[in-house]
Amino acid sequence: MAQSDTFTRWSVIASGEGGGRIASQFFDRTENPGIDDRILVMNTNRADLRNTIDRLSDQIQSEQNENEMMESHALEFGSQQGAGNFFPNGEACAREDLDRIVNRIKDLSTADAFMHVATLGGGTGNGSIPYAIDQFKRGLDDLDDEGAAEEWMDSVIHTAFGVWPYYYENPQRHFNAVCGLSRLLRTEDDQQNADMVLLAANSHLDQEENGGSRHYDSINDAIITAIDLMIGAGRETRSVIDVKDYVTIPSQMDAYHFTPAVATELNGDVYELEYMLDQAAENTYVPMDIGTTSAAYAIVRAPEAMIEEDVISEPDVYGAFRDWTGKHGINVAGQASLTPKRGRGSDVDVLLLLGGFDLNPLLDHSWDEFEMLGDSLAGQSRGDSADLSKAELGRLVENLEAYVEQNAG
Ligand SMILES: Nc1nc2c(ncn2[C@@H]2O[C@H](COP(=O)(O)OP(=O)(O)OP(=O)(O)O)[C@@H](O)[C@H]2O)c(=O)[nH]1
Ligand SMILES: [Mg+2]
Repeated sequence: MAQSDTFTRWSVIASGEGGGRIASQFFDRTENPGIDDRILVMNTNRADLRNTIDRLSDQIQSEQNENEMMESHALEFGSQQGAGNFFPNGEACAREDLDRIVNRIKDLSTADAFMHVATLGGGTGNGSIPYAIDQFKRGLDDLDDEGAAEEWMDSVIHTAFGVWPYYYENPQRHFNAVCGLSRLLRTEDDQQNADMVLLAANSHLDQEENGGSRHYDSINDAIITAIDLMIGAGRETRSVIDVKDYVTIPSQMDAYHFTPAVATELNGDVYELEYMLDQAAENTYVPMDIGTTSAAYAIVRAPEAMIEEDVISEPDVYGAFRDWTGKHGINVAGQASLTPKRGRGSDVDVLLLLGGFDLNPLLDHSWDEFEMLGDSLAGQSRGDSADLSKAELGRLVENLEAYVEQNAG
């Protein structure tokens, strides 16, 4: 078997405008080890979808023209042309077209793990992604056509990347985000939904807080860098950490939300590893207290030549990680890994995946905004196809509160 067959095969599945923009940045690169071109961008709105694909084909030198890209990597779903920034509409659209969504995912060819991507402030991605994950994990029982699922789909691991709205965005965005996080984490009957939920907050990654699409580009770059490091750790023969390692123990602990913390291009000839881990820890993707972390993975990526010449070794990385967790008083489930990148030089990249931390610093403001709106949105029907009952909303709140409380320490 060729070595590449032994690596985890990922598919990236994005829904909504922001999710689509993030996923489309994968096309903008010469290679995506682990993903190749298994990328699907979905939206309820054809014009938005077209924009994403148009920008893409301008950027990349692809043999595929725009129409072919639309055919192979894009899917319009639902009959509503948009979700009106109300997540139950996004969910209703996905329910309506679940069979088409599943068929398109199947067309990407088999995968071992999905990386689902959505912004949590919107209605389309945030409404559809948690629903789609739940459906996959239930064996797609909403589908009329039972033949639609294939065997490999049963064992796929579902990781999700959710983007928190800017602090200053309107209450409706924060309402969506609170509900979206609840639904990514928990099913309606309070079981685990996604196997791993990764979070990034726009305000935290964009200190200038101006919004606008220029800033999205740099935030989205940071998100792609984290995903890249995470996937890369499962691809080399040294101390491999693979997606099963990321999800198994945190799920057992009911502590499966994570944030990346990243530092790149650190001079590995000059800096100690422990210092590099500290640098990464200073750049978490959401506001959090490191001391509340209960699961952590460290991925150190260094040039091949540095590893061969023993400038940096696996025992160094394990030792530094142990010292680092000790220093922060974190008693964590975790693992460290050294992964090579091509070439010489001395640039080292570090990813910490920090999990099970106290979510309150991220949620505080959003809960306030949520409470302003919660009751006014429940019991109402907006748009033609979906509504949100008080009981449903109550469950979302209870499920999230219980999860957060348990992880608050
Ligand atoms: N990081 C990042 N955030 C984005 C991007 N685009 C939009 N957002 C954020 O996402 C939220 C809006 O969600 P959209 O992605 O536009 O919504 P949607 O999924 O298309 O759903 P609709 O509400 O139905 O349009 C806001 O909180 C924005 O700040 C992006 O490219 N990157
Ligand atoms: Mg949209």
